[in-house]
Amino acid sequence: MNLMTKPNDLSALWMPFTANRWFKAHPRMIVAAKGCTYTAADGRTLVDGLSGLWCCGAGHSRPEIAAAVAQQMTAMDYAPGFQVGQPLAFELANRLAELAPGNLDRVFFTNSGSESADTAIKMARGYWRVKGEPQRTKVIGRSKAYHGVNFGGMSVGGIAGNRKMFGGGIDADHMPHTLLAANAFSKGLPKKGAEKAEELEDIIALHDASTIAAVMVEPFSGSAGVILPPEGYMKRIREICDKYGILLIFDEVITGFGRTGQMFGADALGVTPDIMTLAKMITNGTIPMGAVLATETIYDAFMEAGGPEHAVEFPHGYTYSGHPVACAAALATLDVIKSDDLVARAAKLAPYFEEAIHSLKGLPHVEDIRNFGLAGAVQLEEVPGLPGKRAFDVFQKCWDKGAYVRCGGNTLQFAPAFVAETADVDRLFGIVADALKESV
Ligand code: PXG
Repeated sequence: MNLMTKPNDLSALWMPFTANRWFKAHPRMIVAAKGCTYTAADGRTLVDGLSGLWCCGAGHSRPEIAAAVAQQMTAMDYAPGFQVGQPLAFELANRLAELAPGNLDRVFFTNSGSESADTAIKMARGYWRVKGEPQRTKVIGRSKAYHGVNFGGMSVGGIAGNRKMFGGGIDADHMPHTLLAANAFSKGLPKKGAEKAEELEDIIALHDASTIAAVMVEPFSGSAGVILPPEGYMKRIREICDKYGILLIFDEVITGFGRTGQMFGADALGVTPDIMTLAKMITNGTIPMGAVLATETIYDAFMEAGGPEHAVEFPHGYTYSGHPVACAAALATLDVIKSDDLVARAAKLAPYFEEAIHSLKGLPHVEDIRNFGLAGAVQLEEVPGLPGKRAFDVFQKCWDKGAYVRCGGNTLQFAPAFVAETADVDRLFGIVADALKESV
């Protein structure tokens, strides 16, 4: 290794989900983060319009979380999680089980949303095997869904660009998404389209329920540009799953811990899944961590079929499952969520955010605006033949003007921190409006 590597040498790093060639020609470098703002390498302050990548709702660089992490690093940096335990993982599991809706009382730790998605899929498939129905392997997802990048989540996910390069995945099929032109510029949950849930019946008829392990959905699709479930849609999905004995998995990697104005998307929609995946905000983005919550019934099925007592009932787990430092960060995050009443704060700011994002209606190329809780997206007309180009250009303009926003496909996405003030929201959408006015 050349120890003289200059900090401005950008060649070695292969960046994730990044236009590497553009970035290396036009670097956008962040060097510090506090509250709702980032500091760029050129010294400018940028308003953070996406809580990092949907993960820092409590605001950046919280001293309470930093202190808990520092303390844990020197008390016990690592402990194995296979056949050996450490108290923080048990404490955190209990705290999550208490917070979660319904009977989601059994908690398995991972290190990311992608690992949570694949763990949930393996749990569902394993469940049917231990129940004596091993042919139930198929997972039904939705078009435009995002469940991370590992093979299970990629296959159940419905974003063509994330799938086409990588060959065959796991056994999955897809329901249609719920993005309907008839709902353009709806505020909150759209009114039309609950009947889209009936298409699950057609897919079940096609494959036969006896081959289907689970249906997996995001309460709302974040990455695809805040695609919301029409009113009544998710309740109908739950009913259809129950009718055929199919497990329902909610991917709450984005919606968990307050983004909707309720603790979980399940609470906001009034629908409880059998398995729930979490990540991101579980540690306020500070330390990689994810979790999968399952019902006691699912856990008990593995225990009952587990064979002799020394046998491992679920042959799955990661070196860093329940890592003590991640647990310390998560426990401190849950404390902050509680002490700062962050979920209520998100709910209180949501109407202001709604008005602010919808004020962009009528600006050049804006063809839809969607919002729910503190999540929102602006959909732009596609430049013919160049999908994603217009949103990317607006994203770059926002960066130049002092706002970090996210572009994905033809949408711009917004997810302010729950601790944002109305002035932060004004600054964010003021910059976005200026960028849109200049967009060609
Ligand atoms: N499930 C959902 C619903 C997600 O949104 C993942 C799984 C994967 O999580 P990990 O931790 O493996 O990245 C996600 C991730 C965006 C954006 O632009 C969204 C995510 C990640 C990066 C960008 O909306 N979500």
